[in-house]
Amino acid sequence: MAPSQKSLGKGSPAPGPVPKDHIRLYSMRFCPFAQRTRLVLIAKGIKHEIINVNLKDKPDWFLEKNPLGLVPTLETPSGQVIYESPITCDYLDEVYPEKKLLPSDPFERAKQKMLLEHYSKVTPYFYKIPVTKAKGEDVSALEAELKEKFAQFNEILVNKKTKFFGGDSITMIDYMMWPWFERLEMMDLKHCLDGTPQLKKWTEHMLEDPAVKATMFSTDTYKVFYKSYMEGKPDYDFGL
Ligand code: GSH
Repeated sequence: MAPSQKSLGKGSPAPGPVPKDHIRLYSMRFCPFAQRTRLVLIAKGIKHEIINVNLKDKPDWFLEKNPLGLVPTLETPSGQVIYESPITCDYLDEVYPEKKLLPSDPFERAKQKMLLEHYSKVTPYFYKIPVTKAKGEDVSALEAELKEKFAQFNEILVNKKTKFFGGDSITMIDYMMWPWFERLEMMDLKHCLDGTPQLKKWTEHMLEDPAVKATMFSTDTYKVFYKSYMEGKPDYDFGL
């Protein structure tokens, strides 16, 4: 039987060994970083189990596995532990040969990693803007900066003339970028895509992907979770 999806907090019994032929993901249902790993697990058809962690009240056994106390964290049947979302995803792509998501060409692979570095300058806006808004402050300057970043990514697609960032099929970089786009509507930031039609089209192509469909929540669900998060009482088990 699959373990309960309910998040485990401090004092919960440590989970037993990872079943043979499976990999375990310590996750949080609404975490965009952990969603990266879930996307890769599903896209590659990797047998896995998920244990959700209460990040407000972390179990000691979780902190022993990952001293940073962050999800996503992977654990193998032999007890190897891997954390940090890009590292977990690269690990899965290296270990499981089905449907390679990273290009085999070293330069193409390097380009994806460079793009991911650029993208890591975008994700902070998805925290800064809602927090600034919650304080009742003006976010127009921050939104303008975000639109400028989106324009750079739009330009890449315009020049490449492909549906996705690595070509005409989905590759790793698309999955690495996706989780925050799924949350744009919840953050009232969907209008920031209005001036970047190729990037908007990319989001439409992404929405057709089976792994994206399998991992996504509705905007209404995100809204409920996000409200609880902003109030300092994240409802990790909302909807279960
Ligand atoms: N750099 C990490 C990665 O890419 O995996 C970031 C992961 C991260 O921030 N995860 C959040 C977390 O575990 C949940 S969305 N937070 C717990 C904490 O900050 O204590």
